[in-house]
Amino acid sequence: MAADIAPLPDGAALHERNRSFEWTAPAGPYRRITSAQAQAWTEQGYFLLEGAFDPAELAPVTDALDELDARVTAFLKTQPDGKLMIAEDGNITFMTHAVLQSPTARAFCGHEVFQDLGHDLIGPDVRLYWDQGVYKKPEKPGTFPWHQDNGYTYVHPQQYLTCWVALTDATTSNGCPWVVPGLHRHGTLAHWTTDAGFQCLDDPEGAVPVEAPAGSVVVFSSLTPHATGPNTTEAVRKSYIVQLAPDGAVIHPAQSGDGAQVPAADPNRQFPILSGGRAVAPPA
Ligand SMILES: O=C(O)CCC(=O)C(=O)O
Repeated sequence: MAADIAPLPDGAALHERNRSFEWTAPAGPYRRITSAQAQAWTEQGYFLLEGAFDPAELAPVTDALDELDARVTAFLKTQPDGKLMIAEDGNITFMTHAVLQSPTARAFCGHEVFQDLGHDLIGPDVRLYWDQGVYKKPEKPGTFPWHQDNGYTYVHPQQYLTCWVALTDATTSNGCPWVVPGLHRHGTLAHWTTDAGFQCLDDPEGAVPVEAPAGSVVVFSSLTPHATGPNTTEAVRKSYIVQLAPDGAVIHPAQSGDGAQVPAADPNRQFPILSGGRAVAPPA
């Protein structure tokens, strides 16, 4: 491990599948990001892309996710304590795979911003890997624990891209993302389970909040440890998470044992975004 890579904090360990990770730095030329942002991606594991979307572009996405949130919330209210797995009425809702239900979400995932970020940070052949709305509610303010996105489902290659799109202003008061810069360079960490989600770090030193005005994107690696704080305001904090992976990426479902791999290429929700560097329209 090179000397300039932040050491693993006490109590953190590598994921059992992560044995020889090497970070791939983007080479440029870039379509959307600056050289400083490319450097931040490599050195810090994140950057804020401000002003990526205007309000008129976000409004239909928010409307679509509001509708899905209403359905998710109605369902959670039928569950014991309003909870199902890590979702909880009044605390946090997940509108997973919105692209399967909403043509608006599908079209948004094909936006030029994501094509450009995919080109700049992943390569010429890129698929949507995952998408979900995440709403943090004020009634039961809760913390979403420190994790890496590759700690939930182990994807190979480990290094893919999370675009955390702020649909409303995200601040330290309402649950903006926090990140620990530098630790992405170790690859995937071991995670343990908690009631609120998988966790890889406990109260890490050097964590920084990334406040994100509506329309901006917190761009971070699948390997960047991040968490969100409680929403202590009176309004819902809304985000849409769009994750992009290189075409050919495979997932290792935890239950399938060693060697079992599934291509991350479901045509309905993991459709191509870029092919040979050229834009591919999402399914209508
Ligand atoms: O948006 C949030 O509050 C947390 C979501 C998150 O970190 C995730 O889904 O990986």
